[in-house]
Amino acid sequence: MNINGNGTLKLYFYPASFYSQRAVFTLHEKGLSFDHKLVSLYKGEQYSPEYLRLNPNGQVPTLQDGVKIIPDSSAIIEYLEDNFSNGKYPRLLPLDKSSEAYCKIIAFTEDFLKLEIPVLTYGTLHNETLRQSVALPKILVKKMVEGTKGPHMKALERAIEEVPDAREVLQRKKVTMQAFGEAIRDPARHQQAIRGVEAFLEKAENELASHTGDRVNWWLCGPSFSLADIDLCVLLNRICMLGLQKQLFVGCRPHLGTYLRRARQRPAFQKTTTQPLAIRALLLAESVAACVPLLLGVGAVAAVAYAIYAARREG
Ligand SMILES: N[C@@H](CCC(=O)N[C@@H](CS)C(=O)NCC(=O)O)C(=O)O
Repeated sequence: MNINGNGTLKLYFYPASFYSQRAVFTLHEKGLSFDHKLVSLYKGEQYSPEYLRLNPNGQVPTLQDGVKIIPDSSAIIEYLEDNFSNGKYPRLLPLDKSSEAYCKIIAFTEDFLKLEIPVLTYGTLHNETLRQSVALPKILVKKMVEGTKGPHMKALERAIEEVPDAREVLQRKKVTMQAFGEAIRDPARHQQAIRGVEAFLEKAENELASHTGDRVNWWLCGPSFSLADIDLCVLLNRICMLGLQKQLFVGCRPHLGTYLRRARQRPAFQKTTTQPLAIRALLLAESVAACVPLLLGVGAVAAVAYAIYAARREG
């Protein structure tokens, strides 16, 4: 139990969402138990009036701690660090602001937050060649790409009409979304996002390469696993999901490869990237639902073809 809440943490999230994974990873690293509520971005649930009351931006993640609502992954991480860092829950950012580890973590976090991960992700999904290597079910990739062609914007516009309290924020979001729609179709913007990630990885690679002697077992910024490690793990995991690992670190940045193999042993990494059964069942149901129009379409074509064939035989 902490001072703000009633002892029950609840995370509103989507498992494949990059920023949700930062929050989930932090909760697991701290060994906190929490309830979760899946907000399906592909059904537009982030724009339901109930969810917009919690997070007027219509984005995941959002943390609820009793009566306290915390939207935004960085705010959630800060809240967890402030309220759950004692003997029982590990501290992920040193208290000593003048320490080498603290300064390095803050510098990495600032660089991390400048990365254009949504452009990296959706730019890759929109590229017909790169899309082939994405480690996600094809049907889900198709749904993600199609979502950016209209349905997402329509859901946002409906919410602007139907949820007056969130109208102002969502109107601003609409402008950002329009610019985002253009960016993910522009190969130059995609390249720019990739270059940003490369520069970040190069810094991390150099930092890891400098860990020699009594620092050889260090994590990114010091002897303990920190918030900077959570961000690096989520980023490397995203790169692998997008099939960009050979281009970005495997072979060319060897310390990052070794780092990832070690980080993958952490229970929090595994729990973040391997979803519990209940969530996998929901995602499967969502993918099957996405197939239904396709199955109906194939069924209808087959029925028409059979009718023509049968009519010809009879005639
Ligand atoms: N600054 C926010 C960004 C959150 C964000 O971009 N979430 C994405 C998923 S990774 C989202 O909810 N997208 C759906 C939408 O904007 O409609 C944070 O750190 O939580």
